[in-house]
Amino acid sequence: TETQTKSRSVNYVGTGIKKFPVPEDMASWGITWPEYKPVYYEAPEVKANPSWADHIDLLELSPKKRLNKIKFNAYDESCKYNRTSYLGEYQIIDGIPRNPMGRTGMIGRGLLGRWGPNQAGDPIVTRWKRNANGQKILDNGKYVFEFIAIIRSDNKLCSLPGGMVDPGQNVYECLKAEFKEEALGGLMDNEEHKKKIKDKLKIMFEEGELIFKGYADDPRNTDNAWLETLVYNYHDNTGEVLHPFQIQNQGLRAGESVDAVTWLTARANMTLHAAHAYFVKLVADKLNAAF
Ligand code: RP5
Ligand code: MG
Ligand code: MG
Repeated sequence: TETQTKSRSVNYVGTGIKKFPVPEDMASWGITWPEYKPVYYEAPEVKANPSWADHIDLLELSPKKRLNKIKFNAYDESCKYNRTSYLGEYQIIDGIPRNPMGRTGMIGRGLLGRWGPNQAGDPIVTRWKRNANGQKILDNGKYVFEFIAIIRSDNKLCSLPGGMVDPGQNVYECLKAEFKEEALGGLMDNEEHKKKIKDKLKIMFEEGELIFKGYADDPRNTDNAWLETLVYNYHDNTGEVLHPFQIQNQGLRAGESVDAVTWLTARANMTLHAAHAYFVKLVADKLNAAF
């Protein structure tokens, strides 16, 4: 199972901020820990009230004023955002949501826009790795597979082409939109490509399978804001469906916030952004593939 490893990292990603160190055995809220002094942080870009964030800093208000400001554990009609958690009902302490997976060393939203769950979607698009003759490659009696990975501009890590659910969007729309933006970004300016892509995406998302939905161990998580994701796999068994996207490696093109796109061989020892290596492992298990 996934742990809070990245959520508890002391250096808060991309900011130079040091969080209060939380050893693994102190993470649970069930353990009384009077010395716990989490660091407060809300990034300037969150404070600037962009469309993807809640326009309120709950910690600046008195506990009384905070109450019922945001509709937690429900669909929030006022901003068309789903604030329910895949983990069930999360606790609200003095009007502030509490990370159901335990302490992180930071309060406030950090780099995240929403108080409570921040919903994301992660598409894992896979195919069998083949040699120059088109034959599948075996490793210890199991076939090797590849998935579409991006290199993120923010932390330069390999990652799934996933992203956050926008207001009014459902998670399946988000999956499709993120895959288009991040993996096929550069292709979308051409009408002929657009039509082809639309047809392929339709097949991919009708035939894909749910891999995981739940907490995402992301380094941006705090005690009051955390990522949750729905992971969806489309496996192109014949390699034919995605074929037009591979002409001389021109098929995949980086979108915004993405430095590069590529087919990456799935391996147990690879380093990926957030909990993505765990999600790819789940796909390896499902495909009974080499990993
Ligand atoms: C990860 O962050 C999720 O699994 C998802 O891939 C991603 C969403 O954040 P952005 O890509 O929008 O930064 O934890
Ligand atoms: Mg993204
Ligand atoms: Mg999005």
